[in-house]
Amino acid sequence: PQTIYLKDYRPFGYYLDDVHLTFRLAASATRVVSRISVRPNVDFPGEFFLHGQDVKLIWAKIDGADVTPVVSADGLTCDAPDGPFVWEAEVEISPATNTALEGLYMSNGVYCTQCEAEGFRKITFYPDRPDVMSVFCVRIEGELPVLLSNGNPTSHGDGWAEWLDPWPKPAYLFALVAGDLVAHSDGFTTMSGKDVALNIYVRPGPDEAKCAFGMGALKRSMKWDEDVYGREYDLDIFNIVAVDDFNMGAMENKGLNIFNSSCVLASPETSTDSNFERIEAIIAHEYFHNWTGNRITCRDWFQLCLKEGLTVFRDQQYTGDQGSHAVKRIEDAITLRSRQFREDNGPLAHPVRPESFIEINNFYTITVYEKGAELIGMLKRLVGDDAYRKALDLYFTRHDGDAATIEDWLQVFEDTTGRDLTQFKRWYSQAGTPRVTVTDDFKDGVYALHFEQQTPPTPGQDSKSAQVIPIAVGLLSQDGTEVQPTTVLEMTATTQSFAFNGLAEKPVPSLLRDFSAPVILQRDQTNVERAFLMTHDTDPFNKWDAGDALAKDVLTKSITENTAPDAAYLDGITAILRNDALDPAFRALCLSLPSEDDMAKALHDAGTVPDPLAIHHAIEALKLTTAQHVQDILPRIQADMIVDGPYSPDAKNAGKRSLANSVLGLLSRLDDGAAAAKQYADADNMTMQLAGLAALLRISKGEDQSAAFRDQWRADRLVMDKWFGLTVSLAAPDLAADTALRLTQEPDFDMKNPNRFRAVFGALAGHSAGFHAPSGVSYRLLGDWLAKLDAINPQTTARMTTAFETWRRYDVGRQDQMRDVLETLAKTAGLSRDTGEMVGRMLG
Ligand code: DPP
Ligand code: ZN
Repeated sequence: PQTIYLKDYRPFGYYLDDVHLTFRLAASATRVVSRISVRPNVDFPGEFFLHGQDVKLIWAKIDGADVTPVVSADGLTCDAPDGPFVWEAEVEISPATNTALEGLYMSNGVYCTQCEAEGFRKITFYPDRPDVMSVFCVRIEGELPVLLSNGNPTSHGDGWAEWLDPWPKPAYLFALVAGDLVAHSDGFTTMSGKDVALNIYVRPGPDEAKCAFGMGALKRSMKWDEDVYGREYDLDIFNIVAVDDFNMGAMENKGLNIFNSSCVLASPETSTDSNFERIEAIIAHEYFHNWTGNRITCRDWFQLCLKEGLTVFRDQQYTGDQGSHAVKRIEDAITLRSRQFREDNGPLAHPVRPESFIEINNFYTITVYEKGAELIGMLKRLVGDDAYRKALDLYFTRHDGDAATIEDWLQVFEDTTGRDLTQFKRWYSQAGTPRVTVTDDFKDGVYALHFEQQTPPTPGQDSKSAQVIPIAVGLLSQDGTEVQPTTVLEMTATTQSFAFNGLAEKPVPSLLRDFSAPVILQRDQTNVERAFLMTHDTDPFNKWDAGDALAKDVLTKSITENTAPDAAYLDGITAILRNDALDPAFRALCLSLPSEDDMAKALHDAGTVPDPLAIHHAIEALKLTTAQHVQDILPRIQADMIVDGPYSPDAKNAGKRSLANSVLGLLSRLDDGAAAAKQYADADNMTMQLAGLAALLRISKGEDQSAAFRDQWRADRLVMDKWFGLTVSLAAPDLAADTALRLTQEPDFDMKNPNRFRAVFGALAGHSAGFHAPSGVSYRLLGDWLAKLDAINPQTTARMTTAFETWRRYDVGRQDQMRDVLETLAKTAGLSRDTGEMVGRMLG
């Protein structure tokens, strides 16, 4: 397979002035006729090459005369006139047999599309690259009640409809949906007084009752983007469609967002508080793409973070505004430090803007998305809120309608602030997580902090240069009062010191407040100091982080030295738990322990080979000890956290339920599951029902409830995904593989449905102690199923191979077994380019 390089970028040799597409829908033989006005790009002449994959050419014409292009496996070339011309072609494709879920495919009888990144080439021959933008006019012919495409509807009749999207767009934003669907409709009046029709389309039936929350989230997002970024919607209609078979969460196609049903459909009975929060964030994310992604798109796929990093940052701001910024920041940091740091410190590490790829779908990663968002956050912290807003305004006016680059993005910040961002740009090109080592001293009223940064080598990058690191710092006096409010230190050199004058005594530093940079802070710190920060820090992130560090220390010592938990931890947690002035959602986060995978990483970083089973037992033991320690206050907290009145997913109520369910988790270790069983029986919403079931399964009880749950929800796909997932994640470690295998034999298991496949095998991969069972049975089971899935759906398969990315962390026996599985996968006949690239990099 061919490697594509950023440095080889060259514009396309032609402009497309308009694109007309006619679809004659038929499940296994859809015909697509294209008519495109083409004009040579005199500045960059090149061959007339159109991408095409799995499309059968029926005929082609240039200016009305038949032509015979040279067709290959990835496209066609054709002799073209020197001046403007009209290209026409008819192709045949088969949506019904398209199980890869890229291009035009069918999901439960509904025609739908997924074109990002390079799916449009599976629909027709076309220059399928984001810098080729054009106005699309689409006619759909098919005997189906709903026929949708991008833009505004222009006309329709019996069995046909036409759509015109006036905004030039790249092919990856094309969408078509056709089927027996019903709309949940509403409207929004924009800031300049334009009325926009809003619809969420679902299949007739129970899904109709699950649209209201998503619609509210859409309207809140539209308003927020006007208020906070001054961005107004730009079409007469905005459609969302829910489909059951989808590789990603959702897709921002212009005016026609297509969603994985799990990321839009919600009801109190079937969705948890975290489902609601995630749905709200994803609806916002896709909507925000209308400006950051669609109106301004990417020049090439190496610039993916230009739209994704920025749009994730925007959806994070939005979620913070809907509830608590502190809680959102902690949640985001947990995700980043567990998943992105894991990627950044393993064989799949790559820069936020990669420089080469074989299959671009493999770069829709946590690094591009979440680390990409961190870079925006750092930029904003460095330039300040007002300058950030000015820079964004300039970005929107200067680049509207462009296919832009990271250079364009940084230039608007340089132009508005006068800052030189040359060094900042290294964040986009250097992979790996910087380690920042800190020491301090105090003399004559001067407190000095000394920092040293160092980024370990990553694949293809042996040495790194110093990066700009904004380090937000506050200082506390020994009695716990803040003597230096948050200030941002700008670290630019490899080693750098900062001094604070006029202090009466040596202060306690609170470093990297609000997680101001995606780095690993290394500092000798006692548990007494951690407990002090847990109690006194005014920065909620660091308050939480001190507890997290303390918990990691307690767990590490219990695993490596068999030491009982430090009283500092137990007392600190108790104080947080009983402090009613603290947000319940925050308290719940403080109660949650590091994940098993996080502990494996922590031990590995400290030079110990992690034993996943020992980690599992240590975490379970600490939960029990904690439960015993706080036993007396649990009933009071439980009573305080009761939410009266009808269910609402708002942050306040969700926070109370979150703490109530953390408490339930502790309680169930003391009362043999009595409270959990009661909660399960009494629950009138999914958050409480599922938490009751989970608490029971975690203590190896709840068999009856699990069976009842399955019977109750058999007809609801999304709830059944939860059941499949929970059954595997909470199986005893030695039963995880057997449980996953047994579930694949359930009549409801369908490997072609990515949600269901992920529910079972994503849960197995996420069950650290079960996945790493010493016999290697889980590795082999997952390997076998990935090989099977690859023939059906390469994209989802490739993504799930990341279960093996940490293989070098473990002991030789486990390493050998994991490497064997990867090597067997690599040798699979007909392995996809997607999976081949991932496996190759992990073995590399
Ligand atoms: N659907 C994906 C996202 O919105 C890819 N654009 O992030
Ligand atoms: Zn996105």
